[in-house]
Amino acid sequence: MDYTKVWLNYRPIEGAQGKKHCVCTRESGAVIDNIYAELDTAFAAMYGEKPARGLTDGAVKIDLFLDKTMGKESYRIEKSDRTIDIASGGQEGLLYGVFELLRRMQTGTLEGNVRLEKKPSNPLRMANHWDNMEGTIERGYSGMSFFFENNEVIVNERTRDYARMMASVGINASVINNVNVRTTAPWLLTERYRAPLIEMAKIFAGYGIRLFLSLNFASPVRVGGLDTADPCDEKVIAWWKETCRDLFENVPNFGGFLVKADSEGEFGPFAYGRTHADGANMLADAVRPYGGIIVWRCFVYNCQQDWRDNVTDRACQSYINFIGLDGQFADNVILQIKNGPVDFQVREPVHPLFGGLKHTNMMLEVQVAQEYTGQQRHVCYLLPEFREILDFKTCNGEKYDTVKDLISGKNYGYKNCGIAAVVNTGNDANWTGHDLAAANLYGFGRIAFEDTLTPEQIAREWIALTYGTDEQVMENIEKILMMSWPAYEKYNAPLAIGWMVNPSYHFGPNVDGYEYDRWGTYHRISHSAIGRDRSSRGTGYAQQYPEPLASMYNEIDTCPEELLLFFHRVRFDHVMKSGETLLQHIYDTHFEGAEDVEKMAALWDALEGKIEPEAFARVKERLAFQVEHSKEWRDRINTYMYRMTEIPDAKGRKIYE
Ligand code: GCW
Repeated sequence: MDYTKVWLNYRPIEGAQGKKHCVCTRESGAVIDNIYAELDTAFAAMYGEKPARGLTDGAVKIDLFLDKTMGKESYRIEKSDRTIDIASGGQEGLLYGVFELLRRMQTGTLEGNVRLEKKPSNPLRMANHWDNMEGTIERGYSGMSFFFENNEVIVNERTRDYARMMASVGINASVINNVNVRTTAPWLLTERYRAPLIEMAKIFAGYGIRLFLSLNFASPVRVGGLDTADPCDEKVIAWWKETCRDLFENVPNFGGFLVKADSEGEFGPFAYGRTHADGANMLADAVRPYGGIIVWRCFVYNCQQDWRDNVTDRACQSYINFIGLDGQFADNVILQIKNGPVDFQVREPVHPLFGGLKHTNMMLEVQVAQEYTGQQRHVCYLLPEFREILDFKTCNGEKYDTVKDLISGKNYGYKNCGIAAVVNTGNDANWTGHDLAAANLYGFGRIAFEDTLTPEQIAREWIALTYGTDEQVMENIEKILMMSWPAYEKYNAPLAIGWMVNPSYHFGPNVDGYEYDRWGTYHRISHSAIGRDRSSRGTGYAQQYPEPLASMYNEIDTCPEELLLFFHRVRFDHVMKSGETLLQHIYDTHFEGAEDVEKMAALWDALEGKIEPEAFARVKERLAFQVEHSKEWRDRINTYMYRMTEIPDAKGRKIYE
């Protein structure tokens, strides 16, 4: 094996060597085989002995059984002196229960008698991979794809380890190809790739994961040989029905499709004067007989903007495109909405569609791949951000009005809903480029399954599983993780204005990188002010929220400061709550952010000797880079502001001229 075990890095438990266990169950099948395999691997490492099969004298008995009163993915663990019962309504739940058991054994959190019961918060917990058929990964920062290479589908040992890893944190759906469905990817629907897809889907099914594909809306033309892809055309409808029948009948546990349409150049129903609902519902009909799902993305906007146009606002567009369609989508369509209205910046307001849509299945899309948050060369632990998004009160007048209530089905009772993440895996030996970026993948799965977990809890679990439970290791890494998103935000583009990155690859500071480009993301800095007015006096974006949010965002004085420059054009001499001017605040946070990274690097250095040397060195190297690169961010932004305003730092620190 030429890759790491990430958090499935089972290690000996002190004082428990030789402890005997046995596993009893009447269940059988692929999931159960995988449970046995996991228990074997884990117990061999933790106790020095694999568990016996069947009741064995003198061994702690692990009893796995179905309890049909429970949900298929729910589980109950009851541990007493000599027995551990794991019950669930389905084998998937038993698998999740076993992973929780192992997690607790490994981290020493299964002491005494224990009784716990878990039910996943979100029905769908989905990984979106932006892997291309040639083997590259769009916004991938951890090597090449392990799903595709040279236009072939790859199935090997790593496919299984991938599925284990995802199942261990409760992911139950995986879209293996990029939402931009280009080159040979449209052919994934066809016979051409059928055999390896079946093999992959079987492996996934053994871990409770449904395989999904991204589709190209023009497929009837691209691969079907038709002269149209109009969703209302009979031939097109028939073609999709037949294509879906063929896929669902042959690929085990196939889940359905993820669709990016009429967005950033991807083909869609607009070409025929049809709506998103026409397109999505036609596909929904085709997959319905098989229990299939259509996940339709809301990331739709005019990406051919002219910077001179100060009326069109990208932030407004996704809402404008979809709000009028509320109630028109079939019940097996889910709208997948990015967390913010623009595009995964380090800070954005929560997308107004969450509060706006009331009769539509919704799914939240977050980005674990660090496209705008340091591309896995910076540590940026995103769970504090995810926590805030999930807890955001949409104020939509519903009984349960937070994002987590709306996407989990708690408010509307929806079954087709949940949470998806663009994930950060690749074929690098450590899976995620930066070793510490694995915490984001782990954390995404954990919070999707249990949406009340705190970022600190998740961090501690992940650290204990990955590096062991040494108190200093736990403490220092937790500090690094918890400091990292705030630090990144401090040295990045200020106060949610976003986008001060190099165009196209999105890495590194470039204040004017997108200023005159076609993507609709402008800061409009002058010598006296910065930002775009998105209030009712400007583009009106703030009015997409219900009250009291609309009024709160609408005024500089009541707008939360961390979002100030998202909503407003503000003078540099505006006095912030701290008493400092906006300009001084920008200088201060940029100095602070870079200093925070130095502290993070020192916290890591203090762990030398406590962490396996190669893993230690890998993170050390990346942190050293982050120390330098955060200074580059600091200096570029501070210098830019200084040159514009010619107002020096009140504290006399070095700002380059
Ligand atoms: O974040 C942006 C990325 C694109 C991506 C797009 C999307 C897959 O820069 O690379 O395309 O969003 O979410 O569709």
